[in-house]
Amino acid sequence: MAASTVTARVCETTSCSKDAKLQCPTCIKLGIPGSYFCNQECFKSFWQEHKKVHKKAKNEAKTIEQQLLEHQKSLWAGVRFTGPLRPGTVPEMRTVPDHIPRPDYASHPEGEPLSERAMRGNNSIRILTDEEQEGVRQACRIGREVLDIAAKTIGIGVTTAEIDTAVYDACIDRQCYPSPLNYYCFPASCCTSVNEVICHGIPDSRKLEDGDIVNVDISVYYKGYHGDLNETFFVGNVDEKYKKLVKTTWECLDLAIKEVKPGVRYRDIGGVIQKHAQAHGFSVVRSYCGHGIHQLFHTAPSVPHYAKNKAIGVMKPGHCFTIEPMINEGTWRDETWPDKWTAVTEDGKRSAQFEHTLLVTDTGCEILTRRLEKDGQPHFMDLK
Ligand code: EYF
Ligand code: CO
Ligand code: CO
Repeated sequence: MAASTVTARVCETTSCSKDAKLQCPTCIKLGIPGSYFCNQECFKSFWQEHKKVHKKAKNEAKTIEQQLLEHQKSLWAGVRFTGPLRPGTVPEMRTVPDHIPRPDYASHPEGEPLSERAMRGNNSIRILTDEEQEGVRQACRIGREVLDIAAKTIGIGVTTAEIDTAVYDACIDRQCYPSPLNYYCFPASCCTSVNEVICHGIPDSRKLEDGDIVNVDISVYYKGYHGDLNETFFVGNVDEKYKKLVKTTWECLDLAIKEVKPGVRYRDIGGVIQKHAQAHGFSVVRSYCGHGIHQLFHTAPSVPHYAKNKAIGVMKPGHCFTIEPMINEGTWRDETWPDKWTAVTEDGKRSAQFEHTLLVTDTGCEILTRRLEKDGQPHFMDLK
């Protein structure tokens, strides 16, 4: 115990009121003020109570990184995973500079999209004016640029958090708000879904491995409009059976897009997708659908990717929506990790996805998120 030269204080022990000049050495080391005792005996007798002060100070001094790690550990304790994938650490959520226009949920404490909520139960599909069509067109074009930048980062040893950083930077450079950020409190700028993750994977510290497949889903908000697209990528050498899954998923989207024109029922899209998926021995995810998109991130219509669904509505020129089939190697059934976002296959087998935002025209549709190089072919085909 260290003797203090300052004016004597009262002993900290509850039952003692003697003068105290001896200071607890641990408190000195931790920079805790006070903690004076009259003698060693009093200090020892009060130790069980006093040491709580040390614990409290140590907890407060923990770095945010340490606290995140501990939170992660408790979140995943005892979880039964469906496949081999394990979560890494999720980096701290980013903020977007104030001058960039943002959707309502960006500033809501619980990430609530109030404007979307106000439309709940309203199945009417907006016909976009020419000005609105140009708004989504621009957002989609920028979304495509961002996905192409993300594509360049993908490789063995790269973390999905690094992909997210590239996406965030590309959005900020283009004066865009990354639509997923804080949407229902989603903590990142894009979704990265690896292997058995169906969708909504959170970018984290896990490094991509040789043979993985990874979907990167980009949505951006630019000058009041959202654009949404995704592609699945190969990492290093991918087994032929997973290549076939990815190729078939791309074909499902391609075939579905060919159906889009005025007069077609939204409920008929799923039949085309399921027929092609099943012909190759794959299944179609039922829990997540394509969606209307414009000033709202998610709105009517809902576009199921499975056959014999009850989707409402008929396509008309000026409708804008996504098709984003998720196709599984095994069962179509999904479950969600305890993080409440990551959707995985129930049997742990792999899943792939592709997404485009489409604008219905008089004769068919404009693929607003199409790739401007290589005749619109997806990145995975570049490797051939
Ligand atoms: C409320 C989220 C909320 N939801 C959809 C929120 O359409 C999309 N991709 O094509 C899409 C992207 C994101 C998204 C990113 C975050 N969310 C996810 C999962 C559950 C949930 O519950
Ligand atoms: Co998307
Ligand atoms: Co979408």
